[in-house]
Amino acid sequence: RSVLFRRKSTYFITTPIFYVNAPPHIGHVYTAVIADAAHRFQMLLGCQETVFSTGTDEHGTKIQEAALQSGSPLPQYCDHISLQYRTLFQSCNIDYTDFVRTTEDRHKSEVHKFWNVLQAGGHIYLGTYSGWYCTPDETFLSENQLAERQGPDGCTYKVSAESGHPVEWTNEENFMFKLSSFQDDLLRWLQNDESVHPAKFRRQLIDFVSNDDLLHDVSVSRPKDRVHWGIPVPDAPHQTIYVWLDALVSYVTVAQSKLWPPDLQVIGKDILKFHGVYWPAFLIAAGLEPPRSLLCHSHWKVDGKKMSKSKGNIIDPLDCIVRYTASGLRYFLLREGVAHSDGNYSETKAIRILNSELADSLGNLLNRCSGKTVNPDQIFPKFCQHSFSIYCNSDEALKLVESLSALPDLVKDHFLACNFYKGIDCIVATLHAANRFFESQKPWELCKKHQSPHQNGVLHLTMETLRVCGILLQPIVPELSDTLLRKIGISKEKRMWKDIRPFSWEQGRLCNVPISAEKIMLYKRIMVSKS
Ligand code: ME8
Repeated sequence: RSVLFRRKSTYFITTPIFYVNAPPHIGHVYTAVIADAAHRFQMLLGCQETVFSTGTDEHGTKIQEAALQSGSPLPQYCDHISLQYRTLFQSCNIDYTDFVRTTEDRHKSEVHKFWNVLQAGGHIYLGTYSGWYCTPDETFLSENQLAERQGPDGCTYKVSAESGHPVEWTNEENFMFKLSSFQDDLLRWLQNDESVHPAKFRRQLIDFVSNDDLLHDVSVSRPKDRVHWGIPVPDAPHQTIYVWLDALVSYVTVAQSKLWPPDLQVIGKDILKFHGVYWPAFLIAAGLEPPRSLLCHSHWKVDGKKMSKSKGNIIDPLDCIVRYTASGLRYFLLREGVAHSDGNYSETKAIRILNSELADSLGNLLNRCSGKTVNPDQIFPKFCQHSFSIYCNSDEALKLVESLSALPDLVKDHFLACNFYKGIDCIVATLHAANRFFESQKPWELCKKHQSPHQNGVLHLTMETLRVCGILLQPIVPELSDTLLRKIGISKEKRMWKDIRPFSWEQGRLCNVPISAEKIMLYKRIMVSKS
């Protein structure tokens, strides 16, 4: 069962498919924004055949119970929440190319095909499952994954040690997948540094997979009388396919064979075991390559606490969009989110960052060099080596030139590793250097009726900074970057990686491009409410 690596020219990236048991919150948007930024960055680099999939996971007990509580029939209930995801993602400029729902026919037939391949390969057998099942997490747990908790009635309950959700004793006839026979294959996949990022999560998986007490065979079906809302097992319709097998196969549903394997699968740490153990084992058993790379991110908390309905501390992304705009929300999540440790969501922090970086550093720099006083000809002045060497040789200028010249490659490394916060940090540092340079040159004092070579030198260097930063920010804040680049006269065809190199304009190629007359406020400062 050796895994052969093929070269391919396509790029395939996924988010998890999200449960429709509740409306989306900021954590779901975070995952989608990471995947969207990574996908947009590939396109910026020039990759033409890309697929970016997301979707909704609509089967299982959890959804059955949520629909029952909502009072709507199951199909309508699923339609309703699935649509909320789609609309929200559109408002956040998450430019997915496929949205898959597990209730779609194309998916059901793919699941049947996948099941039949596993069965034909002898990887599935009929067994009796006795053990603890955690419905909110849709997972089986062994004794050492449990903890005890006292309920409000004073009785002691067993719960999942990891999530704190209650478990129930289950004893039933199920189809089982021979997970335990994939230990060597899994370890081989995990030995590759690229398989899981950050490294701490790869180490956790290696520990799990190496532990014979944890790597049990896994039940992959449920009796239909208990879980009716799901895909029936082929030739055994009294059994329903386990929701995680069903959900994972959704990645196969969207991929055409030339796309396989996924290049990057973005997930949260709560579903690491499913993607880092079950998923590669299912794939290897089905004769498919496991994903090239999983990016596992940590969680957003609120005031240091897990977000949950019962705590009433769920952050609604729609409220954030109203308050900060979609660009503001995307920027904050990618600026502050760090994959290897949990982030703390705070409105005060979001406002401080957005005001200081988007409104001040970026917005003010644009206003300064596009205003009529400093830029009476309303142009992006051409690069002139002569004026450059005479006027732009101050300390501030040299620092800016150095920072701007190194910026694209630095950002590329960070964005490719999905360390968006590090890439943004470099961009902000360059913007600060540009603001310091601009202030030191006092171009408003140089202003006469027509722009002098000195003034043009200052404007060129500042606008060149805006051009390069604008191109680099496209994956992070696509809408805002578009406004910025449009304002400084950079046409849509000139916003790719091949165009980015600073100061590479040959004389005359960028010949005093007129800037747009459009009056804009790139990012409006957010007022802090007084309560
Ligand atoms: O697990 N911070 O769906 P789900 C950051 N259907 N990200 C968070 C988060 C938080 N506080 N809370 C959730 C499922 N997420 C399955 C997946 S895939 C084949 C099936 C994000 O609706 C994060 O990506 O519970 C997490 O893994 C995912 O939402 C779980 O979404």
